[in-house]
Amino acid sequence: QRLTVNLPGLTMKNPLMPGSGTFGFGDTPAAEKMDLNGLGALVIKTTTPHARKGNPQPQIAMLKNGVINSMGLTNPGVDAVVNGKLPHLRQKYPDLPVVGSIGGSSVTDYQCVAQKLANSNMLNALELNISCPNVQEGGMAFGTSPQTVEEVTRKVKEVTGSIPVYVKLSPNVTDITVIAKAAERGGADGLTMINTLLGLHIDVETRQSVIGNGMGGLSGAFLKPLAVRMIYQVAHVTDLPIIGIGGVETVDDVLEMFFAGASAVGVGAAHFDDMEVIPHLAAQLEQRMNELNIESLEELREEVRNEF
Ligand code: RRO
Repeated sequence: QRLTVNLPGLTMKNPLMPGSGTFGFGDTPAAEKMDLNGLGALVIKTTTPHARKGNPQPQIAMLKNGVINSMGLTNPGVDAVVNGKLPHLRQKYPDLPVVGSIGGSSVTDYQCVAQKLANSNMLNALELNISCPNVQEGGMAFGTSPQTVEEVTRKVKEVTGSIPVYVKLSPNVTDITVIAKAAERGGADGLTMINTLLGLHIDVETRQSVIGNGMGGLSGAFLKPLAVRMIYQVAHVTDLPIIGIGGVETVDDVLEMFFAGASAVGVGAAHFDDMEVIPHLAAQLEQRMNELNIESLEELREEVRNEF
């Protein structure tokens, strides 16, 4: 009960959700073995107007301190998602809050995907992914200029009706507060932050990148201080709810996100060590809150708000 979180469109039994891509459309081998009802919400893989095979293999590699990926927005395209993946997911999990994720390489693309996902009536909220670092056309380019962030957010809001839209922000910017404010002006209902940080890991034996595409998005534990800093900054300039994501592994990491100003928490790379990390963290959260004299998670966001 104390773990319940209410966000626009999402009533979650615990504040934890996977990062987009972690469980595909709820149909990955790991997801098939689990009961996804242990998640506060499920965020599905970013979806584009047409199917995408993704970038050259290998698309992902483990680093000493985290993960680098250049999946390249692999997905079956929005029609296959709406007509196949989502009905299947909904049949299996009628009560699970599900968040769709909108991708594209033009404003028209984003609007097309947003409208089809919204009209499916099978999603509780949408994420607007303007921060994929792994595609040439669009992706992160949309999320790094305040003008385009505002425009694409506004255009997506025009076609999504009453379904809340969380804008997923890129850490590959100098001032995240400028981008967050642009999303707010465009009509965002919330923010998800942060996506992966663009990086490169070269193997000295092969003298080549460890992933096929060269550069890729970094995730994992070392990213947490960056995410916490950015969430903290943004929480002080907007009232929008923030889904905090970036390097969360432990129950204290979850609470740190709340102390920074998040209202819910995403977990991505930690799934490589434990596919059930979310139910495991949820099971520990209440006891840790007691130890730290935290009455409710909402009060933590309120405390940050009072620092304005
Ligand atoms: O598919 C990807 O390459 C990908 C995406 Br869409 C994203 O938003 N973030 C990321 O690290 N990889």
